[in-house]
Amino acid sequence: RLQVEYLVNPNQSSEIASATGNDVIQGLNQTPKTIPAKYFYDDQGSLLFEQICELPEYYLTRTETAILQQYAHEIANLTGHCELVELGSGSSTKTRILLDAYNQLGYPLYYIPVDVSGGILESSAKDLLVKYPSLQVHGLVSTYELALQRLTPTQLPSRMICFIGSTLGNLQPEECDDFLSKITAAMEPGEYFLLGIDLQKPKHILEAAYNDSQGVTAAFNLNMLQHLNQRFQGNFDSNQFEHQAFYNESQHQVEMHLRSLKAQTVQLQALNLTIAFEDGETILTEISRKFNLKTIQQELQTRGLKPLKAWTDANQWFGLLLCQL
Ligand code: AVJ
Repeated sequence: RLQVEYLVNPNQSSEIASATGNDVIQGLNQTPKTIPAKYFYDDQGSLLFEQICELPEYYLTRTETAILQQYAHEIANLTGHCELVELGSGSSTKTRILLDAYNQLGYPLYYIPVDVSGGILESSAKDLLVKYPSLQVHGLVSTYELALQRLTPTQLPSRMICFIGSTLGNLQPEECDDFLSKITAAMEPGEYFLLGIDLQKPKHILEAAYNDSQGVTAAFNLNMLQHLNQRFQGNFDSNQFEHQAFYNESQHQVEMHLRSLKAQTVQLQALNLTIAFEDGETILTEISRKFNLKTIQQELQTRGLKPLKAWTDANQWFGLLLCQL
């Protein structure tokens, strides 16, 4: 009942698409320097992210979980029997709420988790199989883009692509457009898209969520340098960088940076790359955009994704949107 595929990009080398590092070379040669947020998620980064989700200041996961707990049955009733594809499945903790709802309707479960971290995908898939006797899992260790290209037509009456956890917020507006086009291209008419997004709110709440008092978010941010070291034979010294996170109010986005504590030079041997940092220079490692529910609904609507229903919490801190192509 479990199949896990490690997808390789036929247009590139025999590594998974993100392993070639062209995006790292490009980002570090830019001014200001930047590294794609997906490089947070090696096995250690995925574990640190799990810890972030438990932090008192990090309201996102808790709030989205509560919305799912309250409305999963309504979602299952709206879509009927469908295959679940989840982009960025991680530990699949929130997905269990959805699986429970479909399970209770008596539907055999078919789940396609997609994640760049194979370790966490395999271990959580195995746990799920124990809990759900009817479940079949076909995991894809892959970037989202590649996985969307590889989806084959479902055998079930319908399919729902789940993109929860506000991962959409990591994409720049242009990347977001491009991503949504890839989503609709991968969907058949009548299929569903479930989107979880963090909503705009006062600065102090956001800044606390990304500067937790236990320093887990700082460790998560700095772990990206260790990941790059391992992956590309690098010599980043993570003691010579510090975590920085703030809300950019005009852009409605939290920005995470790594700030160089001195003038220094770093090598990534496998990429043939030498990078010079000035004292105080920063690398942008993540944007986390905060959305307006009405605006995003209109945007989805113009792409042919009809918003069927939107749910939120009492504070209106987080939004969950069900759309149909
Ligand atoms: C997984 C993209 C939703 O943007 O809040 C958590 C990642 N970064 N703390 C977010 C994250 C810092 C997270 N997302």
